[in-house]
Amino acid sequence: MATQRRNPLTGEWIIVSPHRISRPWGGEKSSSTGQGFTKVSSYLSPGAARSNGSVNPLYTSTFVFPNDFSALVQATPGEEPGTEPGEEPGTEPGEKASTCPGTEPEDELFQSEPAGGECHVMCFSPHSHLSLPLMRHEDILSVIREWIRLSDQLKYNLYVQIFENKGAMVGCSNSHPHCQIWSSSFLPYLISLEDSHQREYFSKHNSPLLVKYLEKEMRCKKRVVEESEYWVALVPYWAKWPFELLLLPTRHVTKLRDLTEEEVLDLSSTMKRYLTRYDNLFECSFPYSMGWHEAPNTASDCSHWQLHAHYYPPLLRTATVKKHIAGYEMLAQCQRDLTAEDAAQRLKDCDALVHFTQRNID
Ligand code: H2U
Ligand code: ZN
Repeated sequence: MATQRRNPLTGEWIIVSPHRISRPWGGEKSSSTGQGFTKVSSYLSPGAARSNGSVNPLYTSTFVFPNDFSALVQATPGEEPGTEPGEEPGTEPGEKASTCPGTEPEDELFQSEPAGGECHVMCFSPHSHLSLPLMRHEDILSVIREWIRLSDQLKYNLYVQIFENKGAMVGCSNSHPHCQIWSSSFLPYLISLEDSHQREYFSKHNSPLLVKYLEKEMRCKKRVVEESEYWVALVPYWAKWPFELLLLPTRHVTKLRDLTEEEVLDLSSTMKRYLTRYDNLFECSFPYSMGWHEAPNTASDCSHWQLHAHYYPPLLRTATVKKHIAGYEMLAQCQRDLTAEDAAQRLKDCDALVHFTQRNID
């Protein structure tokens, strides 16, 4: 089964799932910035045979299936974390347990935990060429309703992470528009960080951190890119990626399933607008990794948590020049040149209604 190992220098936990290495790769294969994908893209189309032989139905809307190469798998009773059949925990095949560090369960430098859970893939629509900003409102709405349904259905897991890798540049392995849903029996590392910071703020100020943050941002709006009655998309003050966005509801909501019908409808048109701006910025299908951050499914009170989504796009100056998190940033601390305020202005200057590919179409 999958395990997670702790880095004792930083406290960070890393999921180790070696069985994923054999998944099909149609994404980027070199350091080039090409947007091309190979023909494994067809694995996700209606009626296509996937890499494990299952045949997709002739779906006409969204289509969800269990990931054939799930990084997270439910624990089998009696199984030790990181153990292959016939092996002792923590040993390389053929290595004697007594010589291998990490075989004593109590060793604080070699901590591991099971990484239980399940992974799903959701195709957005039957159309391989339509990314979210090019889809019709009602089809974007189907994707949102499916996010809500899955988050609710998988709530027996401690945390449900919905995310989309868009574009080969961010490691997307397949060009058919899709997202993934990984639900885990543990609280992922970044979620536990956000959880404790929101808890700390709430106990000090008696108001959720991101609710208060939005209230303050709305006083001057210089980082606000898209605004509707129910949603705001802004470049956060602390943004790391050049054109990073934070999407927030205008009222306090902890989970996707608590959104009202008006909020859901409005989300589909708001999303279409800021995603059209993204594509128009460099006149390309703007790559990003995005994900929803809902409150964890803990028994304890989650009033401190505000529902939000992060968009992390890697592009810096043009459709081919990306920001690399490397060097000082990889070893010491992140740095940015373009200010969050300038990035917001540049996105605001882009057309939110007409996609660059449809400019001259009557
Ligand atoms: P990414 O493009 O974000 O890598 O997601 C594609 C996922 O689809 C990936 O996790 C899964 C991969 O394991 N997949 C299948 O489950 N079956 C297939 O036949 C192709 C890809
Ligand atoms: Zn977050």
